[in-house]
Amino acid sequence: MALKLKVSNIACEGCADIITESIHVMQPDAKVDIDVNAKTVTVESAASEESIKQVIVAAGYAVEGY
Ligand SMILES: [Cu+2]
Repeated sequence: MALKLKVSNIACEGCADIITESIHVMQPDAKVDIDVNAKTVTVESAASEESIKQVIVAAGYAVEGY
């Protein structure tokens, strides 16, 4: 199932890389698609929504509504 999250403090491709890397540390086969302009992170993986949100927050980003 694809999870789409709004991450309001994504500012550039560097932020996108950090978030992608962080998710891949937890779940190496996750499919991560980040739209820097829309500030959205779409994740397809076996990981729970909760754990993905936690990883993004731990990387220093803010998940809207979390
Ligand atoms: Cu950045």
